[in-house]
Amino acid sequence: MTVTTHEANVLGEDPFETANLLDPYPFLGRLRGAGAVSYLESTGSYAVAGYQEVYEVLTDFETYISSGGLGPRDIRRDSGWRPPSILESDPPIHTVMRRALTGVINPGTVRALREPFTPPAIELTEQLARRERFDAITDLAEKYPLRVFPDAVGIPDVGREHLLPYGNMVFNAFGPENYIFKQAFAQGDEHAAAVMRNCQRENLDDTGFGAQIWERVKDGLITEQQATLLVRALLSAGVDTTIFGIGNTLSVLARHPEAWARLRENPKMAKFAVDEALRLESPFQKFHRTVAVDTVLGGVHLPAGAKVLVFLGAANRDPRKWGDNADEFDLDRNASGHVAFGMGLHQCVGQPIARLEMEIVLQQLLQRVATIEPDGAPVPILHNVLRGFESLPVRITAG
Ligand code: OVV
Repeated sequence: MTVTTHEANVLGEDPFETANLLDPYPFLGRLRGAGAVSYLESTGSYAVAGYQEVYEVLTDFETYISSGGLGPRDIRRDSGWRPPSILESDPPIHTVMRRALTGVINPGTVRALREPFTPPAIELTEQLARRERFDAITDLAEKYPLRVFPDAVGIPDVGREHLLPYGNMVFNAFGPENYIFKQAFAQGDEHAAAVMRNCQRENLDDTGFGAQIWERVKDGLITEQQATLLVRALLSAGVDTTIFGIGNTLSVLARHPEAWARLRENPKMAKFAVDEALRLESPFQKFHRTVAVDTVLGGVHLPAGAKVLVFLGAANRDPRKWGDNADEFDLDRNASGHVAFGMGLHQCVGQPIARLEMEIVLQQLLQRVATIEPDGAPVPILHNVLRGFESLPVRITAG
């Protein structure tokens, strides 16, 4: 049998150009419309933006490997800026590390966090409900995860100020080494050293996720080096993403007063609102995989060694999957199957923690805020792969 292939559509537009980062959706629409697989001249990588192709790449971990790194360079040939994480690994190494991590972080263990995670959300939302206007990012979305998540991992208070700048480095490195990357890495050594210190057993408290990961070393499941890298993974992946998850959800709900009113009547729907917001405004928009062996995707031949840029945020708005109103927020939509947390082997381990944080903040805000609306234009962040806002001014009425 012969497989007929055609050339990838060659696209001159650059996804990492400032305008396309600040307002990604017009470009993503054109990319999806250009065909199943495009070739991006600007980055020298292939690109997939349709739900079906994104799903195929994410679930076929043997063809589209992670050990080449999630950035545009192949870190197997050209080592990366830090030792590879679980997310930059493939089986069998990945299997061992993933097992250790899911033993510690899973829906069962995360359920116990509802108790410690609730009072800070009450306190923050009580303060904000007394005001007429606030910034949903700097006053809430950034504050809440930083209040609860580092405690859950069990790191000391000193050095926490390095978490956000470090996350900014980690995620921007999934894109090209442009001016955004360089700015993120300007004080990089200092941030990285501070975060790495907090991954060591002696700097973690005895009860948090960090210490529990280190317990797996005693069990003989992972090495000390792997324990360090797994704590590093939590500190790398667990802050920025959740901040943007909360911020993006509020950015969407501030534009949908009717949805806010319905959620107030039925706060149990908060988790569905969060999923629909994550689909529409996915915090983690894109990353690369590496083609391990020559393959065909969407009728296009992909050579071994090529990089594929996977546009999660575009798959989550594909009309072929989500219908003609894919670009709209619809509280009645079933958003399950969205790929905001990825899909397959590497799907977000911290997902239950992130969901818990988002749900608690939203429910506490719903209890105290009768209406919420934009109070000026939100300011999107300039970031290679994350979608979020620097500022989101809102006007509220309490009640
Ligand atoms: C999902 C994610 C993002 C950034 C870093 C990591 C994971 C990690 O494993 O270090």
